[in-house]
Amino acid sequence: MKNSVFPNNFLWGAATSAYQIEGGASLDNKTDSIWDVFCRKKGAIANEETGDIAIDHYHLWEQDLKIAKDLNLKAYRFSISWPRIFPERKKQNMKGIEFYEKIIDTLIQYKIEPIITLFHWDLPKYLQDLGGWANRDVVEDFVEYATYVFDKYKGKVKYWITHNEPWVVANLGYAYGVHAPGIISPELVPKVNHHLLLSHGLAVQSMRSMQPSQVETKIGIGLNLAAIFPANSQLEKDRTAANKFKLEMYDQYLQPLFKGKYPPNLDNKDFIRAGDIEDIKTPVDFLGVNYYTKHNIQSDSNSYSGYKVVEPSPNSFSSMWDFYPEGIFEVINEIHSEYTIKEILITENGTACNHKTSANEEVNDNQRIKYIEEHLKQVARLICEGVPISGYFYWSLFDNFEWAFGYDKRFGLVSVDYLTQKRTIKKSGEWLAQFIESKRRKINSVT
Ligand code: IFM
Repeated sequence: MKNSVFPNNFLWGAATSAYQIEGGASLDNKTDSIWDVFCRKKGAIANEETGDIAIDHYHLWEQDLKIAKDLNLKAYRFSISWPRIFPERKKQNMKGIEFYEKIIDTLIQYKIEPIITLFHWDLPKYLQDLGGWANRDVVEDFVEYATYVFDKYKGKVKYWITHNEPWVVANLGYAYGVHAPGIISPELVPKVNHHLLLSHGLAVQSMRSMQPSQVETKIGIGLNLAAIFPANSQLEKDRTAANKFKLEMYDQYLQPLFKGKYPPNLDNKDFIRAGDIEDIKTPVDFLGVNYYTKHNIQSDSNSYSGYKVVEPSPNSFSSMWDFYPEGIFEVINEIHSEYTIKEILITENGTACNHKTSANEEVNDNQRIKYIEEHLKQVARLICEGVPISGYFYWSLFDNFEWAFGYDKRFGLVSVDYLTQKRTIKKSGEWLAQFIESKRRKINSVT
């Protein structure tokens, strides 16, 4: 790979989300999100863990941002906790605004581009009490929240992501019930999706109408896209199942967002009103792609969806997923040829390495280095093919609360001792810092 493959202004970053790192669950007027509530439900989270304290970023944010700087990051993607900003319906909280303002200002001071995700799953509880994303009224609340936050930071923040991984929100939250709000009603999934997409489109319109002239604004949405294969390509039922899964993970979002239509089987639902699709198709400036792995799909008549994802074979790279770096090339190349997308940011890519036997091994995470390196080779290939990729964000900057898995899965470039809150940069963090620096100096270091 040539050293010039990654452009000079490439956004080398890492990502986090509010509930996974902040803690401060009820500080400074913040009220419960659906994740605060879900974590209290017996058996919902491994070891009954919660994000009440998480990695205490709410108090330790200064040292955390200093670490981001030490890692040479050019960009930092973080999310805003909606119930910190609107602790009650229609009631804003300046303390919440001030908290993120300090973060944004410090990032700017460090010359790190702040990238805001507005919704990374922590819906205010009071909105879930109204039915959550299954209730169309919540769309308006999201637009109000997005507009308010945008108005506060629009002079400082260029990149905005409305939603992170709507597929996960709808499916794990409303069909499988393994994420907040823990609902098992698969029939709600298309409606929840529709409201998420509609709230995205309307928020984009509202934010655009307030766009400042002095700062360029780029607004997008983040989708989780895996490489998808039939578990047994000889079996027609597995091929059909894989196609169905792909339709639900890709087409259900990409078609309305970029082509202004739903796939035929999702069209004509009574909750889709005249004009909705046009609103959803409001042009975005970029698409965020979260890529981690491939999924092998097997037909399964016992599952509501008609399929299941086959458990990955044991591998040294991840305790959760298959190692399939070619997939990031295949997935992005495919969507780039099928849709007109101006700019693509890889908003998440990362691995929770297999559990180590000692703290020392946890920090000497050579597999994670290999994981990043192999994925970056594929990203370089995409750039060489002319795909407009403008950034890569490792997930995650820190070990943190991995939703239903609690603290068991460690994705970080930086290890966190959850008892002492001590941060230790892992070997992968040092590697990425050097890699970014070498790119800056235009020294070829991937191959
Ligand atoms: O931790 C999550 C993140 O919140 C959303 N994308 C996938 C990550 C790893 O599972």
